[in-house]
Amino acid sequence: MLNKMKNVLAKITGASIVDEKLVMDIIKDIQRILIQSDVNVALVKQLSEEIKKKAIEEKPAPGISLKEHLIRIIYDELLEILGGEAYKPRMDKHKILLVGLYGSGKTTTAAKLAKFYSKRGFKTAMISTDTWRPAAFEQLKQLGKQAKIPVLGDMAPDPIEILKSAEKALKEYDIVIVDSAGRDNLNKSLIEEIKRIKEWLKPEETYLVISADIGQSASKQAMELNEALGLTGVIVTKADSSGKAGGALSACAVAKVPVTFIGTGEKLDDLELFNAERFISSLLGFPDIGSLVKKVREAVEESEFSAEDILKGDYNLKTFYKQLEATRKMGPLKKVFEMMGLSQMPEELVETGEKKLEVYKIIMDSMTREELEHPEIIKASRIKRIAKGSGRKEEEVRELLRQFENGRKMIKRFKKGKVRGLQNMMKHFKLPM
Ligand SMILES: Nc1nc2c(ncn2[C@@H]2O[C@H](COP(=O)(O)OP(=O)(O)OP(=O)(O)O)[C@@H](O)[C@H]2O)c(=O)[nH]1
Ligand SMILES: [Mg+2]
Repeated sequence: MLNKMKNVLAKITGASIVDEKLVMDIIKDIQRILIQSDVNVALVKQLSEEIKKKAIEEKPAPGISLKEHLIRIIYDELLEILGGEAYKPRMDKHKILLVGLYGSGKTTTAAKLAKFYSKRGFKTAMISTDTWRPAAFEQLKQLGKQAKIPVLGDMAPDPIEILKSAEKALKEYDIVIVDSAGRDNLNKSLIEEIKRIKEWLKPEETYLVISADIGQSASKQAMELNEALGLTGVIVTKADSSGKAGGALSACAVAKVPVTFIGTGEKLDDLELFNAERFISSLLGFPDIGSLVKKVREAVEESEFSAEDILKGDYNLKTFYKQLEATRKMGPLKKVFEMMGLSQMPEELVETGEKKLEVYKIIMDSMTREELEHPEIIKASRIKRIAKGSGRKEEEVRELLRQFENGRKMIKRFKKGKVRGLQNMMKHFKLPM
């Protein structure tokens, strides 16, 4: 879905006029993409009706072009369907119960959540109440070891017995995450068991863990369990490995159970707070538009950084330096580029700190104009001279040149693949391009 959606915005920004035909065209594209990625058909219809109505009826605000208007409408409508603001988990002492079908990712998610809270300074523990799978206890113990989170409770034939064995210890923790056994369907025995656990534990949060592969059936599951047990939210796992995440996420919106976290991989750090805005931005082809634009804007305001120099003109040591300076202000560069959908940033370039920049500036001050503009002419003898002149080591000069080369390679990739999107984005947000 993500890749296919990318062309939609390009179509809008590339069009010379926005008329009813374009609106209809765009709507058809969006419909096709959403349906292909398993989003509920009724929902898609409702969405396209809204977009059509608003695009044709509503006049854009002064200073807003028709194109911007159309993009905003699409964005807002998608946002409404997927549930608005980013999820804000409670940040006080509480107990979390995880429920769900076999293999949906409960146990893994328990450990991910535990790590999430422990990283934020909460004293966190986990308990397994899975008496169905003999290996379940051991699995959680292993994960606990990995995440450095204690696992409470003694193995027993009944979930309540396990909980009771942890009763005393439980009180010492800020966050207690309770894993439960899965079933292959939402049968009575699962519901009964969870009811008993809930009654005893009185968790503040009960999250249904759903794998993204199940797509639209997420809706049925969430609704049924919500009715039977009262859920406070859904966690969608395997959003990384399934093309159906859009289906599962929109299905939860239909079921009116909020998506709280999403699992994006097998590792314990692969857990994100669900953020509908970010999800839609990537759907529309510009991952994380909001934060990216903000960061780019701030950086542009604060420095001489000119995206134009970097993307259109020559890329040399002078532009490299400006880029380093600007990106330092943007915060971790890697994040910024990831938000643009470019994840292969050279680590070295990312980690260039303030100190390094100082050193680079001193080294560059010892270069001739020609060298700054055509760094490829800098060979061994020039390196020697520059090092001497700047009072730095030859190795440092080489390092600077190496980083420059990495940066140049990245820009090349950027020009090849993403530059159109970037330019459009810059234009769209009235950034100097
Ligand atoms: N790619 C990916 N794999 C995941 C994610 N979450 C869990 N998994 C994998 O899914 C498989 C099942 O995960 P578990 O955590 O054991 O699932 P469970 O719900 O506890 O399973 P049962 O206890 O048997 O019901 C494991 O191989 C996990 O590594 C995710 O977000 N992304
Ligand atoms: Mg499990």
